Amino acid sequence: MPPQRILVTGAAGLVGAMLRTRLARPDRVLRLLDIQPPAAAGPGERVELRTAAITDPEAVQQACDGVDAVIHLAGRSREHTWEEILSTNVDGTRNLLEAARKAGVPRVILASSNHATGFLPVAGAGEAGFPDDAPPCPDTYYGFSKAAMEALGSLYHSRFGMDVICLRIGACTARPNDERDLSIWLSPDDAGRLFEACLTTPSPGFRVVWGVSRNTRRLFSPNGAEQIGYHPRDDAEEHAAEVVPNRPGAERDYLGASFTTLPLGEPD
Ligand code: 15L
Repeated sequence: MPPQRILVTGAAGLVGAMLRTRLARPDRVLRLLDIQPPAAAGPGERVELRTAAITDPEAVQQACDGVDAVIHLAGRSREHTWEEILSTNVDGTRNLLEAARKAGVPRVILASSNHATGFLPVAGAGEAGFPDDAPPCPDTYYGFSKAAMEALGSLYHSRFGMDVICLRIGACTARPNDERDLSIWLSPDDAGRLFEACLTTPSPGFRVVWGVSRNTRRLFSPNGAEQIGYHPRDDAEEHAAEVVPNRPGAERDYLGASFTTLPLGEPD
């Protein structure tokens, strides 16, 4: 059996670095693509390193060759100018999906964000939590690009039968930083579990799933996670004593918090 080959775009970023060790398997090769050169392979590490922009059609096409699944993390991770968001996040995602289609890659996992639905009122989460497929209500151009990413994923599923899972990730950091993170944290180990579930769940079709840990203060339905076999274990509450208060103001009324009041299109 040839090893499974997974392309990870944006592999040198924060989440990419977390997944690099956590998705390593003896029968798996991780092909790591980033605009910044990914760190050199460690001893015995089964990785292939590629340095290119996500908007480079030829390089991304080559990166998709012989791949069983793609984890797409590349792109701006915060607010930026309209032009930059359109180019890197929207065109970059289309470039990736198009290359995956041409290469016959059957499954793509897209890193969306809670900011695709940043204007969900926190008070509306209720007992059941926000549903995984809550309609987009982005809070920034960045959030818009994540909603556009989800829509592109839906298009490529409907047209070409590609399995596409969009993960609406909360705050994926080593530890929760502020009070808000106690609701939306995705721990590094749970991120590993989440992406592994996305790689292994049979025939997911197109779906949108919240990417969070099993936080006591969670605002999200666990249904989508359960359906793909993601069983989070970490709880931000264990770090509650260490977090700093939220930034002052009314931002906490909405899921996207401070993103809902950032000046639109100003690099954050
Ligand atoms: C995101 O989507 C960002 O990529 C990340 O930098 C955090 O800001 C996170 O959301 C968040 O909501 O805290």
